[in-house]
Amino acid sequence: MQEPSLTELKELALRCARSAGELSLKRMKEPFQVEYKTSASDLVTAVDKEVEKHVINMILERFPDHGILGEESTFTGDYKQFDTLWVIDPIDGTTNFVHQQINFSVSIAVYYKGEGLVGAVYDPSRDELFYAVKGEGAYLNDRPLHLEKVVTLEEALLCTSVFWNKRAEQIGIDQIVKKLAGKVRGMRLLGSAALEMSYVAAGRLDGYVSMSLNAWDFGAARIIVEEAGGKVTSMVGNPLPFDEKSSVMACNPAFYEELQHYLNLSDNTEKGS
Ligand code: 2AM
Ligand code: CA
Ligand code: CA
Ligand code: CA
Repeated sequence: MQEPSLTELKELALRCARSAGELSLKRMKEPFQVEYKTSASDLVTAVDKEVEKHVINMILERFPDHGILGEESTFTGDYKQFDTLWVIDPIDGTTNFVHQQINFSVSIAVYYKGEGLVGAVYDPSRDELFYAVKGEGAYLNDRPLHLEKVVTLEEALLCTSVFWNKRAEQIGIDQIVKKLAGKVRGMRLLGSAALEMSYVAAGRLDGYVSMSLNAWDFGAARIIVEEAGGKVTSMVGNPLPFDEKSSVMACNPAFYEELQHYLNLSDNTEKGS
């Protein structure tokens, strides 16, 4: 079978992101079931599952030989068997979806043999679609995104998603955040990692840091940040994996090294959650 072109993959990824976002907005206006996944601060709704299934159906209808890695695990095959892998988070920021009804997104990425080809992050409540195709640049709706402004760490607005759990305390994340907060212009916590990283690409935030994210949280946005000219690695400077958890730092390249120095983490914190 002939490999699909980048244009075909991009068109489907963007169509899926918009369609998923519209479905979640529609369902948000009706009553929906909310469950605890692992605790009262880890929610999943019937909408997360329905939207994931909807996206999977759209992908498999067009490309039945592609694999899917989604947060809600509604794809029944073994995703590792496939060269072309779609990495999807149907609702990134489920807590915001339930409580705020804004600040959530759908994240859809396409990888070929582990290489990121297309990333799309859609915020349906603001109708903002962030996307990128490898080698072809990043966009917000139709506006090209370029991180041209040189920002110092002192001038930076940084964002983090911190889980204030035991593990975070053990490895001293509270100390790291405190140290950073004293250095930078400001810190923000928005609650959708995919959106927060996309905001770095758009220059609304200058950097994003997380101790531990899943592949579907950063799979699309890392391509968008890189294509906008940003730097994205794990906190210890490794390339991000495409199908595993990792810590993440995504930022304006001007202060990447200084930020890493400030984070000052050792290797054993790399995959902490
Ligand atoms: P979710 O809403 O898809 O679960 C919240 O600060 C951000 O972190 C969201 O992007 C959220 O994604 C993600 N998140 C929530 N729980 C997480 C966990 N246990 N590990 C990694 N990321 C998590
Ligand atoms: Ca979740
Ligand atoms: Ca997520
Ligand atoms: Ca999710």
